[in-house]
Amino acid sequence: MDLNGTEAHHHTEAVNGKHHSSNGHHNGNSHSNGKDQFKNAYPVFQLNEKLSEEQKKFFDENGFIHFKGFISKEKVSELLKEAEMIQNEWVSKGYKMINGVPIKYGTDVDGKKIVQRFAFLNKHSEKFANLLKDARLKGLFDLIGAADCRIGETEKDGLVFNHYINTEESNYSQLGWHTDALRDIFQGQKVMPMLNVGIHLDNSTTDNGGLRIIPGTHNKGIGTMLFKKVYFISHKPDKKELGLNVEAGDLTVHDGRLWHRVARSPFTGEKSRRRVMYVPIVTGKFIPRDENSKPLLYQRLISITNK
Ligand SMILES: O=C(O)CCC(=O)C(=O)O
Ligand SMILES: [Fe+2]
Repeated sequence: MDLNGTEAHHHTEAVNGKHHSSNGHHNGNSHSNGKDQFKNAYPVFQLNEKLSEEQKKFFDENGFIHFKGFISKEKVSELLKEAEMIQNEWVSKGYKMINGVPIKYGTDVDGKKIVQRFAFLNKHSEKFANLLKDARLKGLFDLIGAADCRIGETEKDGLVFNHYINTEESNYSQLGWHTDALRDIFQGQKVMPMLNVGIHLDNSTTDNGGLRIIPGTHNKGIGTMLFKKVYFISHKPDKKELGLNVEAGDLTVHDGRLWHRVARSPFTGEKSRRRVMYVPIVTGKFIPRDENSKPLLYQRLISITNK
């Protein structure tokens, strides 16, 4: 499927125009609700406990999938408040790392010191831990299909919270091209199937930076995975990249081998704020991290690049 072409766009219009609710589609692109800015050139879905064949097929072909309204706006506000509380604690205690993952600090528009990249947030709050217990997340295991799929509560970086803002003092406004699976290689492991599940906490439209993916780059082999771009250094738009228009509360999933980046907002200050959490779904060898874990070179790379 050419998701960038006008043809795909028309095709998607047709798909969304059917207004069917039985097959797990969500009519998030409706013209009647004034949400045109969140329209996408690909079908969006509703996440239930069991994935449909159509959803699995879309993911297999494209390496990503987008579900509308995974959590309510009220839940989003509650989680933002909770994260702010944890942030204030981490700032006041001066934590540098959580389970060996460097914490990225920066400065907000009002001069306040903030956390711009949290790791293992689920280990610091019941609210975040409970979010990962949502039965619909287990439904996503079908996208991998292995018997040992699990939510990475104590593996990789656990539940990550990214807080991007574009100001002079901000330390995190973009993230260069990468795949999330590279870390397996840094860890001396075979690349294992992995999903990265994003829970979006701000509205984010493509004219305001945000997530850019290259559909279909998840199954092109190890050469593509290693060498398609210069990891974390390259920020150049790709002619095949696709930006996602998401609303706070939406959930996206991308394959660990899919190439993606986060584009810097062309705006500065409040308008550029973007907060999104990620939790991995993993398979294979269980490699938990705890307070004695040392940072991987991979984690240092994320932390030192991408201002
Ligand atoms: O902010 C995003 O949407 C993507 C973040 C990301 O790619 C990462 O943390 O590995
Ligand atoms: Fe990533």
